[in-house]
Amino acid sequence: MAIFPFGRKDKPAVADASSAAQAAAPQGLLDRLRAGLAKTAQVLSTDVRDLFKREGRLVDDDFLEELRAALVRTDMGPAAAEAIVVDVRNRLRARVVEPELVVDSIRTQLLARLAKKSATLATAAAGPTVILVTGVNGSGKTTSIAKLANRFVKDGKRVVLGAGDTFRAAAVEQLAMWAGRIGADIIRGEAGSDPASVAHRAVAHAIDGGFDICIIDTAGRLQTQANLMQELAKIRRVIAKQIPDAPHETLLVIDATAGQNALSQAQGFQEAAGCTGIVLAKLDGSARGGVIVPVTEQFGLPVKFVGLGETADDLEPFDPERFVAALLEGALAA
Ligand SMILES: Nc1nc2c(ncn2[C@@H]2O[C@H](COP(=O)(O)OP(=O)(O)O)[C@@H](O)[C@H]2O)c(=O)[nH]1
Ligand SMILES: [Mg+2]
Repeated sequence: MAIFPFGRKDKPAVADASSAAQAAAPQGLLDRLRAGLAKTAQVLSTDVRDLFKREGRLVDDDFLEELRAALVRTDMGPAAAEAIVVDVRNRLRARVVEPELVVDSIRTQLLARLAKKSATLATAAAGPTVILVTGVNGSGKTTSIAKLANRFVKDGKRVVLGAGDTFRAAAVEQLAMWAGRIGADIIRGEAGSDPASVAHRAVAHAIDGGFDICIIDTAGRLQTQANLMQELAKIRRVIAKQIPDAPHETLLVIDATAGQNALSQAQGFQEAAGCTGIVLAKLDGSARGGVIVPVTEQFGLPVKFVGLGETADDLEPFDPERFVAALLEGALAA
């Protein structure tokens, strides 16, 4: 049964037939990714099939412009769309081709853009690995922390969470609820207390208790809010005093449904907050999953995880091959 926590009571527990199917059977990794990317894949495959509706479709200028428009609709950005169009033009111009050849081009170009960086999570050589999680309001930080913690716990690791979003009592309760459900410890402070002191206590708890993982939540902020960016720097300094190479990861959570706006809001974060990787949340809610391409390129940071739903299991390490396969498999179906 799908779970929609936190004010999502308006939603039916099982939203539609596909999530019912999801709930019925334990999913393989590709199945989960497929389900999460279904909206984007459907739009793309409909568009690509439409290109070939006319019998004996010739790759001419009209074809190439229609292809470009279809690609841009996935939010992959003009540069990636252009690279694909150029590749198709160079290889297939003035030929009558099968859809497979065009899909091959899309696959090759997307992989070339997505597969550049290693996406493994850095861990501490000894002692607890500390992960700091940041991003704008509502991007999916707290939920992503719960999902990450869940992965670690299922992997046999001992996890402590630091409720560093002390702005709102509800944010602390949200994390505490997840901690209880998942089986992680939580360190919390008074509402309005200094998040750096919560972070300090969480890391101390992790060291003293021999925990494997410590994940610190933070309040949503914009790169333009100098005081809040300084607060983040203070959290980092405090953590680094306890464990010199910590935080081992600083993850920037980005909302895949928020489009270009989200990207520009998060712009600058990577330097100001010392981010080391991206979690692209809410891919399942978007028909524009192609946004992962500009996210990778604009931030110069690897996408380490993708969020594919609202339950603790809906997080996957980003794997370009699997991602592109899930995106394109529908494009060739009849
Ligand atoms: N569909 C979907 N919803 C998500 C995902 N991640 C987070 N959410 C929802 O987005 C909303 C905001 O998430 P939250 O973690 O509280 O964001 P925060 O303010 O950055 O901590 C909540 O309703 C979450 O359930 C995801 O991967 N998919
Ligand atoms: Mg939060």
